[in-house]
Amino acid sequence: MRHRSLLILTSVLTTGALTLTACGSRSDDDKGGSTGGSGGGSSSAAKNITVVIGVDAPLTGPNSATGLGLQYGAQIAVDDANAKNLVPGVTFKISPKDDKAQPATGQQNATAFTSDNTIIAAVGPLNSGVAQSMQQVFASANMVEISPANTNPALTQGKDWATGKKTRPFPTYFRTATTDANQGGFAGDYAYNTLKAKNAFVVDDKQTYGAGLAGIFKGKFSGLGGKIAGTDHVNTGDTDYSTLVTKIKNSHADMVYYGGQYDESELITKQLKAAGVKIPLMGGDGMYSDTYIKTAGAAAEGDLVTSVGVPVSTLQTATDFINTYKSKGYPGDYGTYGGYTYDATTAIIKAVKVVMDANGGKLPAMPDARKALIDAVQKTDFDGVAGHLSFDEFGDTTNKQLTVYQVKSGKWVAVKSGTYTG
Ligand code: ABU
Repeated sequence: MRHRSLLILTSVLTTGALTLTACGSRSDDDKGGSTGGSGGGSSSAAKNITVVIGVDAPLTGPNSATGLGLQYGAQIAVDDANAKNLVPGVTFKISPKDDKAQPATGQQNATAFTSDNTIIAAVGPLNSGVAQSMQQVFASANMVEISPANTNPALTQGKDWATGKKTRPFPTYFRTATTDANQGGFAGDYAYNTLKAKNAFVVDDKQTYGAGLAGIFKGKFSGLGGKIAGTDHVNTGDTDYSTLVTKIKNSHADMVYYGGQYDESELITKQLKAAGVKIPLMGGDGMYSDTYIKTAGAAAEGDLVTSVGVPVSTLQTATDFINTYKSKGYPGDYGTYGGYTYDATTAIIKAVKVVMDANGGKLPAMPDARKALIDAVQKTDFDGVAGHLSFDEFGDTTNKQLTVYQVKSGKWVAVKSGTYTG
């Protein structure tokens, strides 16, 4: 039996290729060549390296409807890369982990990813609060993470971003979703100038994303001349909003703005309308899920969200992705972050090719491969399924498109797309 070290990056003498594999596992060469996967490509390009991409998202419980879109968006990206032989000699796999939308669990997952030398980089997480607990772990391991969903500005621009003093905290962190500095402003502008709301009651869930987004909305809306009828906070997981509903009713607000996820807001709007308060509830991308409409039913009619990007269903580049997602019967919402996850995963795959090309066609030994990947991801520049993808000096996507959706006849309908210009 061959000797296996804890990290094995084995030269496969017969092919001159490299096999990245974990302690005790069989290398691709041991199995007689290809590791399988979706295969494809020319027969001369043997699949003799397996490179794994970690995926972290809420896969069960709260936020999992949108979280599953991350897992399966990444799955389709690696399947496509393998089928198209995008990186000759490499089979890509994903390793999904459930963070349950909990920062502590996310941090454990990040530690597990960085401790596993088969994993070159990670996609995720969904929640900005979870990302805060993971960023240092990835940075210490020089491992790239690309979130397709985090929108809190401080993750890329530092805690003083609002004062204009932007400092990138972690060179390993990137995202394909634009920030709430844009999303909150876009929402405030739409609420005041298009919806013609003049008196907003602002609620948040006290989380990094929800509280941040609600604050940015409030600043924009009041800056335009809107009145803040009242503010309040809820706990994630709450189900009885009767006290909040009474406060909103007594405030005579003409709209509610909610910073948080669909899990709570779908109940708030239901209880609000049941109490006879027939005003629209508006929120951000965390609310953009079909589950919101299913749960709230008729109470959702007229409610609004902003979300990142343009509707993937309108993009010709996303047709194959959507068809695959549907035909495989994957669970979860592909429309919220699925396209951005596909592109985030593809950015890592393309960066692996760049790193290998610069190293004579071989992946460097770990941990050098992870380190080299940082610069390659920073230089990402391609047209993805959800639009053009490149990163600025903060690790933010240069694609700042946003869309307002409104519930009409029981469906989310795009009512305005654009970019926020301040
Ligand atoms: N962007 C909304 C949901 C994810 C987050 O916490 O940022």
